[in-house]
Amino acid sequence: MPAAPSKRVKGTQIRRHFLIGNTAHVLPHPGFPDPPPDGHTKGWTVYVRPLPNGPDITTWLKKVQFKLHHTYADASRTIEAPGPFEVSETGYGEFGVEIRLYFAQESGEKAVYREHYLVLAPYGPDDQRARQERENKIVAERLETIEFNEPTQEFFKTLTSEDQFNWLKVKKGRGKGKKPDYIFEGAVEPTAQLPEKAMDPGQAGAGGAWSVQYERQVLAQLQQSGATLDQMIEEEKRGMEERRRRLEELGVAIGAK
Ligand code: SLL
Repeated sequence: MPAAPSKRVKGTQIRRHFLIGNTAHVLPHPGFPDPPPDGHTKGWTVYVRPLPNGPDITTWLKKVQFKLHHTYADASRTIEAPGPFEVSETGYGEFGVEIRLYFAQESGEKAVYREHYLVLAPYGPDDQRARQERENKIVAERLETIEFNEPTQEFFKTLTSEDQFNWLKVKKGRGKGKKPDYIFEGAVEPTAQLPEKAMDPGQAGAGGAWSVQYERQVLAQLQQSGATLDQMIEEEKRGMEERRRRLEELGVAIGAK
């Protein structure tokens, strides 16, 4: 019998960023059946991935269910940790993939739902579209955020552990009963095919606001220490308190007229 979830850490939220998206290619393309099934013109992969420099998502993400269009024989595809959390298929049309994220047992959290609408055709500014055609590669991904509100003590421990960065590091040293050291050997390049700047949300084919520019911002943000964040929160709280006081004063002044 699973242990009852431990107590929750009050007043604490832990947030994680990750990517949901798809790649797509005109068939034939390496890695996809050749010849493709009748009428199938595109090969694609839908995925849930960590940020290039972010913490390991399998710390909190244990299972992903992708539900494809009903025209697929086995529409429900479930991938367990360690993943990769992705499904590759061939087909002819775009549709919304229903995605369910299942969390670590000790989190006590229910599964959450996301959707990703497949993008199979070139989109965005002319130069981006030209590149997508030239490379026969579409990437449509967006930044997602999950917030764990008042995590259980056990889950808090995994979410704050240094181990979740080990996948970015090189294992150094070995030995009997001796834990290896993990060395961080520098930043990973931003994702290859992101647009330089975010597109307008209204623009056709805009997979969301994810871009090289935004990726850099998020990576920089992730590198800030908890102390800096705490300080910002404190400042914000003081600012809010100040604004509240001023509003109150204003309210009193108006009331007094
Ligand atoms: C469209 N409304 O017509 C969408 C439907 C259907 C997607 C997309 C092939 C599945 C199979 C496939 O691409 N289905 O034959 O296994 O654009």
